[in-house]
Amino acid sequence: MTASLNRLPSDPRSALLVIDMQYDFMPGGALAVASGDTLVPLINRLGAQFCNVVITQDWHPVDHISFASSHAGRAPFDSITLPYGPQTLWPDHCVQGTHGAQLHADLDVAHAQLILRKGCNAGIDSYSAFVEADRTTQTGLAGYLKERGIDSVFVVGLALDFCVAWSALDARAAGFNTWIIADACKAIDLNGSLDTAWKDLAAAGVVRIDSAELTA
Ligand code: VGL
Ligand code: ZN
Repeated sequence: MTASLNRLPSDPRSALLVIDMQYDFMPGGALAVASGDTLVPLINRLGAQFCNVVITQDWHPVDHISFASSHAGRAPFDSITLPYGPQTLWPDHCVQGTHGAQLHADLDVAHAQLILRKGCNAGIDSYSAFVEADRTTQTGLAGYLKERGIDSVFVVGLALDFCVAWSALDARAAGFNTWIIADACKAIDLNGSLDTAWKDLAAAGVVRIDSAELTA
């Protein structure tokens, strides 16, 4: 256990936040993250250590503003400016009700109490499980966790440099002790996004650990 780890996974005040382990982020998916599928057994083992588990699902309407297909003349991975700020454009992914939006079938955290869907507003993206990209609209997750007495969040899943990082930064901003279990995440790494994410996370006080440092 590292000196900074003041909450064990099994503590009722700890929660594991499993981000976007959906087919569209797996190899062969619409927005594939390399080796994303290899995380499933590790996340299953970690999940078994926690009494509190929350799973997120990126869950977009067909005409979502983050899709390049919603913007004439734009291609995936272009960046545009929206009223709420810069937005990377993505291939259509995690469309509500499609196979690509489903959680990986081998993800086995049956005791998870909450599956939180995000990115449901057609006009606002949400990498974060806590606050949408307008930086104002709340998903309600902070309130849910706080009302259950949870003060510490451990984040895993996809993608490290987007939804994992934004969720961890917002968890920290909402006052939670926040860790990223680095070997239980994989990154997209677009234009240096992974380096930027680690710098922002460190500056915000999010602690990077490896799964081997966790004991139940
Ligand atoms: C994600 C890009 C777009 C993610 C979701 O889960 O990291 N990335 N939508
Ligand atoms: Zn998305």
